[in-house]
Amino acid sequence: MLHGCVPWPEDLAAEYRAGGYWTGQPLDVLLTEGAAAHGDRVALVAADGARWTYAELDAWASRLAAGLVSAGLRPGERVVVQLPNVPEFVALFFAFLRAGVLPVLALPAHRESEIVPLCELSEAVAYVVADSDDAGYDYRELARTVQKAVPSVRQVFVVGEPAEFQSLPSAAPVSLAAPDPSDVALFLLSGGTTGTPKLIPRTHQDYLYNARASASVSGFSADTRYLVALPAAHNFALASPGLLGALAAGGTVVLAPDPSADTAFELIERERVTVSAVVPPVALLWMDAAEFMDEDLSSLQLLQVGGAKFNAEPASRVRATLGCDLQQVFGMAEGLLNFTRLDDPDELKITTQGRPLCPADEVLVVDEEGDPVAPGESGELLTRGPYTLRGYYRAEQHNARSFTPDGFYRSGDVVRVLPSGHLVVEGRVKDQINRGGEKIPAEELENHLLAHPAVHDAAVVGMPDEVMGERTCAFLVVRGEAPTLREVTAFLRSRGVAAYKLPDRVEVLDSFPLTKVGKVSKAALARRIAG
Ligand code: OOB
Repeated sequence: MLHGCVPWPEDLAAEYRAGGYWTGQPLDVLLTEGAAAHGDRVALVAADGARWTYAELDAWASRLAAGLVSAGLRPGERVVVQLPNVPEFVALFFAFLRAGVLPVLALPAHRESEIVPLCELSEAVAYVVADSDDAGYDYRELARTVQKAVPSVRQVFVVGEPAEFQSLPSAAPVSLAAPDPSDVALFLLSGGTTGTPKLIPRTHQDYLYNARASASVSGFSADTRYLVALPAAHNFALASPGLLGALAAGGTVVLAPDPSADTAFELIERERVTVSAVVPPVALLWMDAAEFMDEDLSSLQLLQVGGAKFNAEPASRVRATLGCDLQQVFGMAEGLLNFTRLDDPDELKITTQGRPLCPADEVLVVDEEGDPVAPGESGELLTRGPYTLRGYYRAEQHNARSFTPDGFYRSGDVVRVLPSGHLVVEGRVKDQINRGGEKIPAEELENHLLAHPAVHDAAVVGMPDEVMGERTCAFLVVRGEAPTLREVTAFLRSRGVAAYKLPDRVEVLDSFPLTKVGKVSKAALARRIAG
């Protein structure tokens, strides 16, 4: 396995192969098999209506792969990819797999303060961006900053107007060596809890299982028309089952540039979309909008909701408002996926976050001492399995804390397991804010706040919010005059922090409440702001 990654131990690897979860195939078979079996079926539809058959997408990916090779990219090298939901994302994803080059999938919302450390950590040799987004943000400007800051980034490829950079490279297809299916295929970003980004290596065969098995429990078939409403670079929209799952099933992928009801409903009507995946605030938005918008949503059969807790009350209204079934998905880029099953009773679909995807997924619920709780009690979820990482990339010290000695990933989520095996997510022990599915590592934001000249100390906590689940509150102890929320957010923007990480509220205190051992009590701060 790539240096800096932690492989599965041989006994478990043998078990995963014997169980048929690992097939020894490269991830790219999703497309090559589809092109061979039903090349003339539509694989991909862009927002503007442009479409590609499986054969056309396959040929496009091969030309791009040859282009990457002729641009000097070598197997095992890393490239940070930051693209919105454009067709190039899909073609390029397969091109990277074929060329053996490892994409590091950043979110379009990321800015300098996220992209620079990512490029450094991965020693990226290239960076792929779009020219600009709908709001007019120019990613080439960001690319200039990144290239100056990170010398390993030799090349920048731009989808759209390249300015001084290069367009996506394309060349006549060449034959390329097949990658080792047990090695890394791509890197996903962790939601994170610390001050620095964490990269999640996903291997060919683990991610192939992830996509195929997810597609199967979600009932995906050749008739599936999947709307990519969340960023395609996120595990939920990419492979849980996401666009890769839709392709695995021989279905059609429809790309939405944004998840607004205006955009999504128009595409659902136009393309007769059957399924989509959203975070809870988007589900709420769609449910409200369906009441007054005229688009025909009758093709929609299933709405998958995950990324943050979807409460029972709105969950119980999905069928009445949107006319489709609900599937709750509790997943993580690190691996473990839980789904409510399509044939579960309504009670479980509405009140639980599903049960593990794979029979070989091991789930432990432990107390603060790390001892298993009594059945049905709540505690921290630890997990191990055929598609759950064994270690973050190049993060030895962090790994020692994030994994138990026998390789269980400490999810930081507090859950309770029902007799049926379904999980109910009750909270978390990790120092992270989940703002409507977008993850904010508290320590990272606190470090930025501490750089402000008027900030003496900073502690970031979540505050309950009806729509977002939680919003972000920054508690500050200041020297001199306290900065306003506007000043704080302007300061963070100037440091290149992604917009979703900006605090919603600033509270100034004389000092922070402390725990018995003298640490800042975030629990006390959270109680205070909730009140
Ligand atoms: C998904 O992945 P990430 O990596 O952005 O975030 C993972 C974390 C989980 O550890 C948990 O804290 C939270 O997001 N989460 C949920 C949840 N789904 C995720 N919390 C409560 N209820 C849920 N349904 O968010 C993700 C990846 C693949 C599929 C779906 C979601």
